[in-house]
Amino acid sequence: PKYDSDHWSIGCGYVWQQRLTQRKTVTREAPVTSWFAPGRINLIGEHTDYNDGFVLPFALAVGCTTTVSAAGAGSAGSAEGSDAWTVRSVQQPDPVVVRRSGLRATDLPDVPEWSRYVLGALWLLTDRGIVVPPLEIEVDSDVPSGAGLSSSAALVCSVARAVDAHLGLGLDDDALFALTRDVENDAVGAPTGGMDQLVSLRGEAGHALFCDMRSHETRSVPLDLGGSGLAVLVADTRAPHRHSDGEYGARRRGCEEAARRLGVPALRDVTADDLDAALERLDDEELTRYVRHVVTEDDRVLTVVRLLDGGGLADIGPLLTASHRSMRDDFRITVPEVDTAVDALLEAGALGARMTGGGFGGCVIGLVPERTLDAAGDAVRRAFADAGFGEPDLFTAAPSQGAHSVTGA
Ligand code: GAF
Repeated sequence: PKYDSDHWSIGCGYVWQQRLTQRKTVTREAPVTSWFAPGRINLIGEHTDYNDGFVLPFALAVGCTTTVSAAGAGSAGSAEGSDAWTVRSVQQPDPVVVRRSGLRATDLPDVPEWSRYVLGALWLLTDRGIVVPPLEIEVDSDVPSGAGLSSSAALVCSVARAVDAHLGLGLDDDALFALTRDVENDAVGAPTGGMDQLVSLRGEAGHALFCDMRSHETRSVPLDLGGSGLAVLVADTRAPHRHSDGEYGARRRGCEEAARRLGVPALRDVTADDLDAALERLDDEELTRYVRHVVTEDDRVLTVVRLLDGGGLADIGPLLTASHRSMRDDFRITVPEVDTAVDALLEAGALGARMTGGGFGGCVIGLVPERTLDAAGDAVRRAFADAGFGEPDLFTAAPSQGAHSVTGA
C-alpha cells in the first residue's frame, strides 16, 4: 500500500487533532486556494449524454468547496510533509495520505471511494506530465449524497478548479471538462457521460445549460422561474438505489450496441424523422425501447430549448412528463417511489414532472406554480405515506452559478 498507514488508520485521530490546531497556521502563512462547484438538477435530457446527444441541466446552490494549500506548511515534521498528498473531508472521519513518488496510473493505491475523486484528479494530471507538488486538500460538501444530485461532480469539479488555480496551470474550459470527466470514467471507473461535470463547471445563475454532448459546446438558456410564477419542486424520494451501477452500464452498452447495429457513430445520429425506419431494422425488443427513448428524448430537449428561447417556460410541462413516461416505459430506469412522486405532483397541479438523473431512485422534479407549492409537497408526502414509503425530502431548486473561486471568502 502506498498510503501512510500511520496516518491513515491507527494514527489518524492524533494527526487529525494536530491538524485542527495547525490549520490556523496554514491559513495564515501559506497561500490557500478555495473553489466551489455545485451539484445539478437535469431539467430534461436523460441518458442522452453518452449517446452524443443533448441535455439541459442547471447548477444548484448546494455544492462542494475545495481548499488547497502547500503540504508541510505546518505538518510538524510528519512523514507526509515531504512527499505526500493529504486529503481530508469535513464529512469523513479520516484523512487519506498518499505518497506521490513512484505512483503510476496502472498501480494506484486502494483508497476510500470519496477520496478517489480527489486523488484521481492529481493522478491524471501527473499522468499528463504535470508535476503536482505535495498538497493538503480539504473538501466540504452540502450536496446530499446518493440523491442523484451529482455530489461527485461537485466534488471533482471543485478539486480540479482549486488545484488548477493553486498551481497556476491555466487549464482551459475544455481541458478542465476532460479532466473531470476522465476522473469519473478512468480513476473512479463510473461509465458516466459528462453532463454533470459540464454543468457544474459552466452553469449560470438564472439559466439552464444547453449542452451538445458531442462537441461539448454549451449555451445558457434563460430559466426565469420567479418571473413566471413557477418553481422547480424537488422530491428526494430517498429510495435506495437499486442495482444502479450495473443497470447504468447495461443501458450504456445497449445504446452502443444499437448504434453499432444501425451503422451510426452514436444514437444522436438517428433523428426523430428516421426513428420508425431505424426501429424496423432493429430486431430486438430491448434495444428498440432504448433507441426510442434516446431519440425522442433528444428531440424533447431541442423542443424545450426552443420554447425557453421563445419565453414559453409555462409550456414545457408536457415534455417533462413525456420524458418521465419514456424513462419509465422504454428505458425502464424508474422505481415505484419516483413514479409515485411524479403522479402525485401531476395530480396536485404540476405543469410537468419527471425523475431527474441516472435513475433507479433519487429525485423527482415538478414544475409547479409557486402558489401551489405547499399543496404539491403535501400531495407527495401523502402519496408516500399511503404507499408505505419512507418520508421524502422536499425542497425547491433555483438555477445557480457554476464553479467559482471562493478564496478569501
Ligand atoms: C448520471 C450520469 F453521471 C450522467 O452522465 C448522465 O448520464 C445521467 O446519469 C443520466 O442522464 O447523472
